[in-house]
Amino acid sequence: MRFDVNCSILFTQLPLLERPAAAKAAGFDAVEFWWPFDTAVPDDRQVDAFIDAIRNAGVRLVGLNFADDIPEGGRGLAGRPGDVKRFRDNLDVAVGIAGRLGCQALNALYGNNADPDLALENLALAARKAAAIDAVVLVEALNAYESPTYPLVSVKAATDVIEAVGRPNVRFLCDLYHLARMGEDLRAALAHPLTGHVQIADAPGRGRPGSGTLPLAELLQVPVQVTLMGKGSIPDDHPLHSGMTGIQTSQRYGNASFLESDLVLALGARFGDRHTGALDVYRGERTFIHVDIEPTQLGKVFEPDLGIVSDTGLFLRAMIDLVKARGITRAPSAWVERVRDLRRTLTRREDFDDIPVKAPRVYKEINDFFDEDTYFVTAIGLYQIWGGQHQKAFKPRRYQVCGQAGPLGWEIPAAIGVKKAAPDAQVVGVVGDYGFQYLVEELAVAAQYDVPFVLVMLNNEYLGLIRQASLPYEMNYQVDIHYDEYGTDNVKIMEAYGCAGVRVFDPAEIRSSLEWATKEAARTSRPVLVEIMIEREANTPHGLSIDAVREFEPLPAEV
Ligand SMILES: Cc1ncc(C[n+]2csc(CCOP(=O)(O)OP(=O)(O)O)c2C)c(N)n1
Ligand SMILES: [Mg+2]
Repeated sequence: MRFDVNCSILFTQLPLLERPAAAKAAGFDAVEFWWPFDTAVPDDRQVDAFIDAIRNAGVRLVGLNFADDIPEGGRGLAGRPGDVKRFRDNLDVAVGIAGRLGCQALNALYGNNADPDLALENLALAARKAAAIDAVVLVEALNAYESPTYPLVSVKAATDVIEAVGRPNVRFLCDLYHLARMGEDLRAALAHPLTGHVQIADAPGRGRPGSGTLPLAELLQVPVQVTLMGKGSIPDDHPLHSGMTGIQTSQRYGNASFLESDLVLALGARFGDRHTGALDVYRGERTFIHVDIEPTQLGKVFEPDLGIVSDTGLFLRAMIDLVKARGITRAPSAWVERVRDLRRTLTRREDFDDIPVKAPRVYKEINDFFDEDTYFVTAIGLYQIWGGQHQKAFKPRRYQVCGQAGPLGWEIPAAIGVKKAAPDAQVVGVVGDYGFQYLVEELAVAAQYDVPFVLVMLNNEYLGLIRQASLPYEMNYQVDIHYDEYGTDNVKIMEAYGCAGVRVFDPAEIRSSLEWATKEAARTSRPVLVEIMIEREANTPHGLSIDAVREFEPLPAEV
């Protein structure tokens, strides 16, 4: 295999010594590591255990950092006056490990605020030691956004240093992630005569696969829809975004533009029944191309005209290369105009002032108040359907839903998980009054471990979705959870867990309550609830087929 895996970035959920075998099991024959020990000079037992782990796994070590200070937030020691001893003491150990394992590339990170003269001296020393085992010393350029005090943030700066060291076994470590962020010409960097090692990670979201853009839609000027699970993968306000198709979580313009389409390129979608509704209407005379990495998905619901088994990212990349190779350029067509027109006209109302609150108004307030970096989590109920219809998302993974018929109560643990994964992010769970209590005890976990987030509850004192689904049977049985004046006091539940909350009746107070909750969550480092009392028996638009979705609220006057 031509690729190795950096086991200091991947497989880090495993203890150090288990990672080489995990890499092997995943199909890699070679691995690399940042400096794997706590100290620059570990004892022999630690070194032997590391070497054994690599040998026993049957992988080769093809890259190793000299002692670095990455775990402490540093960027290497080569040019750091305060670390001369640490750097030099480490040389023999690192070269010794590399020699025993036949590793021929050692990465000497330059160091934040490095002294250039000291760096040259240390790099020359390292190169001399590495030459004894026929290894090269690598010098790497990072990006200035994440490493503002690291002096080498361009190919030129790094290769100038390499030339100044003047030794044949000092080479450039071409990290495509850092160079892409710096706007460098990646092809030129790869072809640079000094390039001796390449590292590949996704830009702009290193460590988060799929965060780059693959602008096939822009190149071909074709409208794009998302499914509920994909909300946010194209910005809501993108000129080519035409919403969502479905019998529940959909927009009127989404269904209308889908119904007028003649070809559907479905990427990683699974044609779930709440998306397609009646299949004859959904399929119509349209041509379907279905791309999915999982072969059994193709033809599972209906046979596409063309099925392609592929990672969708690779598929899009290949399509983009083809479009470019053929020199295809396109301006927005009449079809794009038509879809935009539908989007402008076939909307739903959100500007209700009613008390009790009408649900669409809640989502309008959510859209207006929270910014596009907010992470939302939501589970199942009418509130999920209203969310799918009205909530906007602008970036991938910002709208996380557990699936259309998934587990009630998912929001609190999901919010904890998202907040732990993205500690600086604003996290919001949108919950129903019934589902909220399914895993309500997890509030204690959030309180105990200081995990702040905002919960927005749409309280209809009902298992609303079940009530609405029972309507055709003329049933309203055991789904009403109202008693006394307003049923369960969810603010008191929050308080019982040492958290705070507020109950809102008037739509005019939603915004200030969201503002208060956001501040209170940050101040207390705990979950905070905004409980909004909504109309008890309101229904969400729904239907059995995408051309017959029934509306329950007045529609905006068509313009
Ligand atoms: C664990 C689990 N049990 C039952 C269901 C079925 N179910 C879906 S929605 C719902 C009612 C949800 O009520 P609420 O949270 O108040 O939301 P609403 O529909 O009123 O907006 C139920 C019982 C489910 N999805 N998951
Ligand atoms: Mg409810």
